[in-house]
Amino acid sequence: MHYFISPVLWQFLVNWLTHFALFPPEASSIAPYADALYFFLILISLVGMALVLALVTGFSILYRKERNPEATQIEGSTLLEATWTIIPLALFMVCFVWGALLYFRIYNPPTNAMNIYIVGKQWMWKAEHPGGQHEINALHVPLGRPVQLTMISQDVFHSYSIPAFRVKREVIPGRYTTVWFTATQPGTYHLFCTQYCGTLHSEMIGEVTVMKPEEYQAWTEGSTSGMSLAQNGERLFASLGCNACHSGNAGARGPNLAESYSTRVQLTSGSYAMVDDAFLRDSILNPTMHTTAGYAPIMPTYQGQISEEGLIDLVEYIKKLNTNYRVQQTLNTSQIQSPVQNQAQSPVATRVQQPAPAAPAGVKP
Ligand code: HEC
Ligand SMILES: [Cu+2]
Repeated sequence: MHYFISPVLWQFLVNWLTHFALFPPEASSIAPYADALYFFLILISLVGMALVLALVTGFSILYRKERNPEATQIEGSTLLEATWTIIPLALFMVCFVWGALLYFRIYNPPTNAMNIYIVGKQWMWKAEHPGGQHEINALHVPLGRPVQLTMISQDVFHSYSIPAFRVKREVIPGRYTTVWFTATQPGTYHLFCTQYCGTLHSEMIGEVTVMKPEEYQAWTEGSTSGMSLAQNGERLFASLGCNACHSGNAGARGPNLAESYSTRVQLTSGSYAMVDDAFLRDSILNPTMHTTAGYAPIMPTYQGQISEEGLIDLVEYIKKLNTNYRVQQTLNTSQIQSPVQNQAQSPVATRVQQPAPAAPAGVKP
């Protein structure tokens, strides 16, 4: 057989069939559920098509001209019309409800998910792990653990897609979007940008590696940059002069940010806002967008002064300001920066006691 076609084509066909390239492996916990819906859609499409074909063929034989030379006027049948309205409607409703349930499942991460940040740009994917590991066009995740991706674009619309996990989500400039999955099979899988984003869009691809927990642990330790995102954020917080106002002490001009994440904060308008990643990012870039009740709108905007990665560091720092682990880290880093500091301080007080950095030019003290 393979003497008749080119070896390259043969190779391609064999690979295609053995790896079933038309149909990616089911490598996440959600994949079988997504596939079930997919096959259901194919099934009802096939049934619908068969029905229409059978009726068209049947009727054209049954009512052909020799048998029916004279056209007869047929008045409508309510029963028939109701039937062909209600049955498809019921089928579509099944698809709708099924799809909606699946949608909510895919886009609502469980609370115990570990978070990885993704920054998309023309034309690469950057991944940032909380421990400070950075990757380009690659993503390492542990097996069997829910992973949430918090994603943002640095330029245009992109879309982060891992077909083997059956997840994909738009990656948008100026806004965090999330998606989550639990990988169920070790291996490497394709990562694509599935939103046309310019000349080299087709090269905006990468590899997702699913590792057993202990291998993942080794990988995290092996590829750490020595500084976690939160630690980077802490430095940035100081070097940008944020702690001049957000010092945490009573007379501070800005609100205390410790323990603020995941709480509801009252705004001057009287309404409440949830302090989440998006809120933090907006507060930094666009402080007048929502002003915290009890404070004057004196915070300068940092638009154009902090990279997307820097914003992630800051968000991660403010996020972690409420965990005991973070308290420890804060103490450790502040000790490195100024060994004379008293370790018995609370995290807020520790931040207060940090040597006030020279405010960079352009930032009002
Ligand atoms: C000049 C003083 C000042 C500086 C400098 C400053 N802020 Fe603020 N910040 C404020 C004030 C005042 C508010 C409350 C009013 C408002 O929301 O605009 C605030 C609000 C915030 C909020 C929302 C607060 C909440 O209630 O949860 C965040 C987050 C924040 N700042 C982060 C930062 C970061 C990060 C920096 C450094 C990049 C920074 N701020 C620099 C004064 C400042
Ligand atoms: Cu893209």
